[in-house]
Amino acid sequence: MKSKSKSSPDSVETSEKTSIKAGAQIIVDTLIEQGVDTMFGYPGGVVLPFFDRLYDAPIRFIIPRHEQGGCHMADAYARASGKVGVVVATSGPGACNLTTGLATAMMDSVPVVALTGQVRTELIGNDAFQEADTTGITRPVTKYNCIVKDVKDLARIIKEAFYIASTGRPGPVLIDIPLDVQVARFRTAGSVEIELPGYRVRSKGHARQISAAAAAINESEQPVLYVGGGVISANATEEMRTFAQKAHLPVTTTLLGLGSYDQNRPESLDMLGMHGSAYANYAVQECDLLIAVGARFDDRVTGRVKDFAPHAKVIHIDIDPTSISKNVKVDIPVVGDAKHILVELIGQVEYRERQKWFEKIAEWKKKFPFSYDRGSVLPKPQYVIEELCRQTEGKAIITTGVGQNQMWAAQFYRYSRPRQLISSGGLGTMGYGLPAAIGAQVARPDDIVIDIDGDHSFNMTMTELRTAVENELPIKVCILNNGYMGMVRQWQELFYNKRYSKSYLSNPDYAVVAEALGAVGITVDKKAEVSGAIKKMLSQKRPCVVDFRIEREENVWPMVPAGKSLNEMDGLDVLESLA
Ligand SMILES: Cc1ncc(C[n+]2csc(CCOP(=O)(O)OP(=O)(O)O)c2C)c(N)n1
Ligand SMILES: [Mg+2]
Repeated sequence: MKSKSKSSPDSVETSEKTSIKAGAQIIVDTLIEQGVDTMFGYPGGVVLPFFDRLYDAPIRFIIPRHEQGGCHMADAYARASGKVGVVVATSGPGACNLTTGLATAMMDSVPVVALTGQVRTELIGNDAFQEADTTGITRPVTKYNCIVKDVKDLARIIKEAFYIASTGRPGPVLIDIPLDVQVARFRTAGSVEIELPGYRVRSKGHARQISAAAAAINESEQPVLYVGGGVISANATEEMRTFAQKAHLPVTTTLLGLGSYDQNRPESLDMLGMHGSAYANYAVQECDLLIAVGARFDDRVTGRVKDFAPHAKVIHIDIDPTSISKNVKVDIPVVGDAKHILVELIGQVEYRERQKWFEKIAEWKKKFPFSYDRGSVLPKPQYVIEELCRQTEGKAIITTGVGQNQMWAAQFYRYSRPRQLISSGGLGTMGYGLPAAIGAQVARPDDIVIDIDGDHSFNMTMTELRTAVENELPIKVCILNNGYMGMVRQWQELFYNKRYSKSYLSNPDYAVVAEALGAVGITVDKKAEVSGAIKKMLSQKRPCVVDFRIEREENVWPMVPAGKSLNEMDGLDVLESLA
């Protein structure tokens, strides 16, 4: 005899093995089965059945003030925790507002699952109220997306979404779920299996390629290890450290790779690329072997591609076969999981002194360190960041806006562990810093989370400050307020004859804005106040915003102008004079 105990209006137990559930309940149950205990999102008409099922679900739910913010929060939650970030939005405007967040996650290979509501299946294509072609709009900014047309497929498709988002080269996956699928009932019989016959993840690298790579490393006089964010997403930083130290390699990282190798170690060359260190850029241009791991030879890294690392044999270790030889011709590709491959390599590489090479690098380091005028009257942005690093002992999680602030945060904070810098690298999304700080603080409640932001980046999503206040997340925001879209102004200064066309906007009083939103607001306009303000900020239990009125026309050095090669850096004279 079937027992028909009613556990909730949307879920009916029919026997020990099967139960009849509404689609909305299936979504909640599948999320819980996937280990989701936290998610972000914003309601609307066609997701109400799902929101109703969330009412008493054991899932922490953070509501942003804009779906873009919610998507960045889920993305930063994923980057900070290593888990999949989950965001939900309604159809039409809600789904459209996710696109910037999805593109940000896509470019930086971040595992996010986005669930969107859709109008009833029979209305699709009718210009129904709040209908948008969500899968069409988001196809180019997701690793995978699909619409669920039948409730019987719902649990399997959501499970597949988590699998696709988090395996191989990670990325965002969007599942669009019409209203009628959320209310339709289906007899479920326990856990379902994923069915992805066309989706293969190669984890082990080819043994012969690994041996060829090891031989090239063992022969090399002047190698450089070039590390990207892929090493962090593969949780392979320990293996990376062992590998670099065993083979005795200088290590440079991309922006997203910062934290994969302790910058306090002597082998660290810091970041390379457009605003990377002179010593990393010179080393890459002069190396005889470039070992790229979990990096994709982005144009901000390579400068003029045809002259990138001109003397080097190139090894490229990456999970994504489509990245191989995409921008730069690779001599020894090794496709697979960085962790596996590095373990294999550790067994095959030998220690070499390479004294001359390390001496040459040490000279560049001495001649062109990252620097700035320490005698200035106004607060310098670099000083603010150095002071932040000092007072937090280099241990805070840093998020950033985009522009000069982001580059200074990369140059002047010292990162020593993975998942410590959370920044929009590939898309360069202004407005990412604040919601990212919220997502990171949710993931890492015991860490100090600081958003080093630009004034105009902050302007884009500052409404999310209230989300931090409401959820009692004690994030800190340091606005490097130069009044300008500083990076735009810098380009206009250097390449457009100082014609500062539309790169200046008036700003509100950020301390007052912060207080109005329920946070603590502090203003700093003298250099002498910087240290005390940071101390005060760090002691706050509430979210806190410090408006640093910095030197307005400060530039980021060095700079490889667009289209130039990595050794054609501007600003070296400035750095050399300050060294
Ligand atoms: C959403 C978005 N719009 C435009 C840009 C182009 N852009 C890059 S940096 C920048 C200026 C950033 O100004 P601010 O946040 O004040 O940072 P600063 O460079 O002054 O530190 C702009 C407009 C962008 N990256 N993102
Ligand atoms: Mg600015």
